[in-house]
Amino acid sequence: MVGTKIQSASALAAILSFFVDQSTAACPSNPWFAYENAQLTESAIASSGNPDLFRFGADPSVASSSRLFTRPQCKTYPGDPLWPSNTVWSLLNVTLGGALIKTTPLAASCYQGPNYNAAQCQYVTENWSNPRMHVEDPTSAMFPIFQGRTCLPPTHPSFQNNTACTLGGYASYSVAVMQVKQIQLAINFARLTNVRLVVHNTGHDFADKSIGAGSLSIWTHKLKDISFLPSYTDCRGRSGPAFKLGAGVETEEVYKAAEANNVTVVGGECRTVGIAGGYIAGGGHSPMSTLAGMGADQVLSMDVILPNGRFVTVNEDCYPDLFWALRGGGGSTYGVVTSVTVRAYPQIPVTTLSFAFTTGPNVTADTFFAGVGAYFKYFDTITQAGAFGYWLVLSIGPGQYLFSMMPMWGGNLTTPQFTSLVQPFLDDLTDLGIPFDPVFREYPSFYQTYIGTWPNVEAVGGADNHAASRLFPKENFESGPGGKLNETLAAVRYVVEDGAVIIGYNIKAATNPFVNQTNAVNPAWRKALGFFILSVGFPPNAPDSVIAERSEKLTNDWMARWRQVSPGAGSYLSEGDINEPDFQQSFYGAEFYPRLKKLKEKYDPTGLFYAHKAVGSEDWEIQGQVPYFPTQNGRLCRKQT
Ligand SMILES: Cc1cc2nc3c(=O)[nH]c(=O)nc-3n(C[C@H](O)[C@H](O)[C@H](O)COP(=O)(O)OP(=O)(O)OC[C@H]3O[C@@H](n4cnc5c(N)ncnc54)[C@H](O)[C@@H]3O)c2cc1C
Ligand SMILES: *[C@@H]1O[C@H](CO)[C@@H](O)[C@H](O)[C@H]1NC(C)=O
Ligand SMILES: *[C@@H]1O[C@H](CO)[C@@H](O)[C@H](O)[C@H]1NC(C)=O
Ligand SMILES: *[C@@H]1O[C@H](CO)[C@@H](O)[C@H](O)[C@H]1NC(C)=O
Ligand SMILES: *[C@@H]1O[C@H](CO)[C@@H](O)[C@H](O)[C@H]1NC(C)=O
Ligand SMILES: *[C@@H]1O[C@H](CO)[C@@H](O)[C@H](O)[C@H]1NC(C)=O
Ligand SMILES: *[C@@H]1O[C@H](CO)[C@@H](O)[C@H](O)[C@H]1NC(C)=O
Ligand SMILES: *[C@@H]1O[C@H](CO)[C@@H](O)[C@H](O)[C@H]1NC(C)=O
Ligand SMILES: CC(=O)N[C@H]1CO[C@H](CO)[C@@H](O)[C@@H]1O
Repeated sequence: MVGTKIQSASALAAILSFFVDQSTAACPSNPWFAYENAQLTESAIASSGNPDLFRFGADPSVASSSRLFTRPQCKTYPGDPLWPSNTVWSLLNVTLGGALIKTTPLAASCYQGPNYNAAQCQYVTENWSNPRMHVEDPTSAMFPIFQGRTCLPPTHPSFQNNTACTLGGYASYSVAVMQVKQIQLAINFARLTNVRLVVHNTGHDFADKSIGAGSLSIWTHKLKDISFLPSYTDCRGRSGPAFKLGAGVETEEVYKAAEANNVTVVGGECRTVGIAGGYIAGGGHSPMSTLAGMGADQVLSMDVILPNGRFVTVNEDCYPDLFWALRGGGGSTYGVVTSVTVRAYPQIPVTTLSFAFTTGPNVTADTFFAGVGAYFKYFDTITQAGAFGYWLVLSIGPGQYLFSMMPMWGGNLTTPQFTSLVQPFLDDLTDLGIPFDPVFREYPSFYQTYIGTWPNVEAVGGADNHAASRLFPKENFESGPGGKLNETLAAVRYVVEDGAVIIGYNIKAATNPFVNQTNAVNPAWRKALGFFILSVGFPPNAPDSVIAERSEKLTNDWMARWRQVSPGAGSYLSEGDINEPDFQQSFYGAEFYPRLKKLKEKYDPTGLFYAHKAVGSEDWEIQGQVPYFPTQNGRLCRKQT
């Protein structure tokens, strides 16, 4: 059975009835990808040479309280007596068909030792800020400050004088998965050996949630299948075009496939983010959100491997509780998603607007911020019309500031429609005496807009800043009674004057009858009109104490002011502060968190999956951390109660 395509519906039903509890045995499945047909069987476990390393866990329908688990205080760490021996790792490798990789940091070629290689080092140094290089590597992630700043390219301008090359917070071993079976084996092995498990797709998470010291990493990057379904009917009879996407598919790859089929899919700006991985799991914002909703809203069905190792289909009828949680409740929490099926839409024209303004001879700081406020006043009107804005505010010298619209994006609007929408705002800027030079462009499709607007990959890999974010609701942009426009503007101005960089989005998640939007996306997204990312900088090679001090300021001064003007609102878990206070409320919503936590206990009772500030992570800690500068580099233990 393993490795062969499942041909008949009855064979499929037989497998399903074997794998899942009867309440969901009737779940229809999309045709699986070839790599999903290669599933782990009891007979394969029996003939593995050591079944005790690979057996399945208990069924989630068995109440947790009636199950007996050993709950070791800490995950087994390299050097511990219980850390698997080389023989055991070799056995795992053989069972995986040779897919096990002993990890090496990308820049190990720059350091004396067995990996030294001057040409490779030069390549790594030159390409360090290119996400594509990190995505192609089984070990690397894009935010080096959270792996412990070890083994960075020493001649890179940002990392001069780096002298150490240890594994730091990177995983110990990685499985380059090409089959569902391999993921099941890795999950069962980690659960039964108590080795920390991480799920690693592209490594874009702002807090490096895809790595972890002393872990076994499931690297989903090679699961690249894309299948266009011109007419896909979901559980409730909604019909239309859709895509089934493998776990390793990147944004740009989906956009290209959509363009080739004359449709549009919902995805973010960054070319290399994994759509089926952290993006959908976290909620997923998009220039399309103001027309079609969040990325997570687009999901029609998912195929998932649970913490007990079982492979299941999840949709409105099958595991509806997980269907809710996996769409917005965060990655690396309830299992490994192997593929998602998402809704697609007809192609749309898009008109964009770009411009910038700064302080100058005729523009005081007060006038500059009045210009920013003029924009905020139109946030509601602009998103009501389906448009979206992506912009930047920062200080460019003492008392000098820059605002850049890069760009505003009028989805499904022609140039005349879009121009008349934004003209009142542009008139306000003119009335304030702010000079600017608006550039309108019209494109025939989402993809054409995308490559025309953001022609380059976004730079990553820096170790000189740290970000937090806030989802501001409508009242923050209203100037009438009950409105908080002035307070919001003051809180924005305070941080910019104090050296912050803000990347802002004017975005509203649309209500969309063509999909199921009853999911775990942070309720703060549903109310938001503004999503602002705030980052604090620090010098290259800053000591831990300086990073901790700057990070503390970000959390307890800058963000505190933003929280104060938006009480009860939230933050985006995929682009969030590693130190976010009361993260359960902020990243997940006070009304959703208890349900998410209960599902965590139901499906992952042994705590196999962990990620920083993921659901259930409050029960765990990584040892030996500097306050306000936590990393993934340390032993993962249950908190002492
Ligand atoms: C430059 C840049 C631009 C960005 N732009 C946007 C944007 O426009 N819109 C937006 O919404 N977000 C954006 N993000 C944030 C991005 O969506 C998140 O970082 C997202 O989590 C990345 O997912 P990934 O799978 O690519 O990355 P990873 O870092 O590999 O994974 C992120 C998390 O998801 C888990 N995970 C990954 N795959 C799976 C899987 N198959 N099953 C279970 N868990 C999994 C990982 O364990 C980890 O916890 C951006 C980030 C960066 C760095
Ligand atoms: C796993 O096996 C493959 C193929 O034999 C080999 O190339 C690889 O180095 C092995 N991995 C480890 C960690 O030993
Ligand atoms: C690197 O070390 C040299 C010599 O000690 C020092 O002058 C320089 O400032 C250091 N660079 C950084 C970025 O720390
Ligand atoms: C997409 O639309 C164009 C123009 O309408 C048409 O020529 C082309 O055949 C279409 N392609 C597909 C894959 O439907
Ligand atoms: C969305 O799916 C859930 C089950 O997952 C279901 O209870 C709910 O009725 C669905 N909502 C809509 C609008 O279809
Ligand atoms: C500033 O305003 C004066 C008077 O209106 C005008 O002559 C000058 O060109 C303006 N300078 C800039 C940089 O816009
Ligand atoms: C775009 O606008 C057309 C009509 O103007 C409408 O039928 C279509 O649904 C819109 N598309 C989206 C994705 O909103
Ligand atoms: C908000 O600020 C503007 C400009 O400074 C001012 O005219 C207005 O009165 C303020 N509104 C409130 C409600 O304080
Ligand atoms: C993958 C990638 O971006 N490679 C680049 C690495 O750096 C060299 C030299 O700058 C470029 O030529 C490659 O294209």
